Amino acid sequence: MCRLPLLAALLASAAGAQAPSPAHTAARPSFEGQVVYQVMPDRFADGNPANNASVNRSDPRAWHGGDLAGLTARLPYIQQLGATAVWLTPIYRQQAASSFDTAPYHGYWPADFRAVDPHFGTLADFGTFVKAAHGAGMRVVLDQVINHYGYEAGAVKAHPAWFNGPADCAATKNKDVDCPLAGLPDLRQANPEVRALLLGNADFWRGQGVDAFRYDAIKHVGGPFLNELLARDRAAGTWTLGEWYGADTGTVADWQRAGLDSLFLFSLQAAMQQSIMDGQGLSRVASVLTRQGELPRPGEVALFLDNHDVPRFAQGSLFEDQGQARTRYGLRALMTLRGVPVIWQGTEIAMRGGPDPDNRRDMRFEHAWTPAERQVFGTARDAIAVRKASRALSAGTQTLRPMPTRLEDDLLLLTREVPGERVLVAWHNGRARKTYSVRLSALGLKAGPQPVTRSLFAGQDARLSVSGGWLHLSLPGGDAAVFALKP
Ligand SMILES: [Ca+2]
Ligand SMILES: [Ca+2]
Repeated sequence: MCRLPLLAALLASAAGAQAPSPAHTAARPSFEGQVVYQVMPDRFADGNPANNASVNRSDPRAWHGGDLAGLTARLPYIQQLGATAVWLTPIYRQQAASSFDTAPYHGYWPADFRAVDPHFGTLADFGTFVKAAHGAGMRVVLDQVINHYGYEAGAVKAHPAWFNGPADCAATKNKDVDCPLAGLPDLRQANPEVRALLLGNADFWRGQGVDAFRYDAIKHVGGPFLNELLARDRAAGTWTLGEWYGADTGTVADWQRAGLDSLFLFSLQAAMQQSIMDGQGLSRVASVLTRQGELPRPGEVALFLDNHDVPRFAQGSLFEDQGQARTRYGLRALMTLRGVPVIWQGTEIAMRGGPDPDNRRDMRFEHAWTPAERQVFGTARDAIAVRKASRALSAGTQTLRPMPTRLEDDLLLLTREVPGERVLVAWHNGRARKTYSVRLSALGLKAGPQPVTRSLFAGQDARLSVSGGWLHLSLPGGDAAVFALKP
């Protein structure tokens, strides 16, 4: 969603919409083992200056000229990073006008759900992108808006019956669902024409070769309609990722049971921001991870450091070098967890930026990077490669190990495991290098003697050994490491 600061109060509603009733079907698509790269096409790469109408790169609220041709040309970059899937924020034809002095560059103010906005190119350009991505062995995740049209969309005047009006909003008990989000024209999914339109939109984009949908603002869409939409997606083999802004483990679990394959775990994002970037204790992260058992499908949950709706991860430090160092720590940490990591364009070089639209600065590529940015990218690429090379890291079970209270803010240990492979993950929040010795029994771990073993992450001086029932770890300050653990 595009969240306008002025209207933030509207979004603060704590009342949760009820989840739809459980859906029962057999085979479900999976993204376990994937690494997703999130792109906002207008802010990624400009491959065609001929479609740059009203572009003004000096205005963060204007169109900036990025397009599908640019994204296709930059696929090798995304592949070089190691991502296996690309999520595009919406590419629909947008309302022509600006609203609140903001152009619809972000894609969340649709006017026509089945056309590509000319700023992004043509439907044929999208087809070229999908073909190139599939040819490179990558999956395509497309953002789908199902809650609203843009403020100035023609449908608002042409089809008033499609929208919830002030009377509907006043009368409903479910304000989250039946009242406008940030004032956006709110679709009435119970209307048969609206229902047919939205189900048809999914079929249309599926027909363009899309592998998965990221559904925007599902907190604001009614359960019965979502239930039907998701059942059709699942039957067609389309993976579904829901955005419930602020979702914690309980909310993700409810909606996975209701039929979504995945949701973004916002509670973990907040905890990682506080612990890794802001320097607060790791117990915040542990308290989120300890709830993993509530998830019906823990391998599918979407994990992220930041996205286009929150301030940049690196922005949490006043100092650029510290923001970069802690982003390297965060990227390594992210790649150790069970779930589907999602990297927002630019986080792999620790781009900075405050709230929307500052968090959507234009992507910069290799030729424009500083040496420090190259180092962050190298760390990201290596961490992704290490994850992909390890079955245990990419798709293994995850067990959070109990930590003595005196250590819980500085050290987090977990194991990831598949038959025949086990790794031990160690996040260290202390500022300086430190050696820890912990009894295996206190961690609930069984392991034989093990000589000094180095972290699987490249260029990192982290070491593990096991002797006499004790685990010894020598860890650099502010970093995450992973070790192969013998039985
Ligand atoms: Ca362009
Ligand atoms: Ca709604």
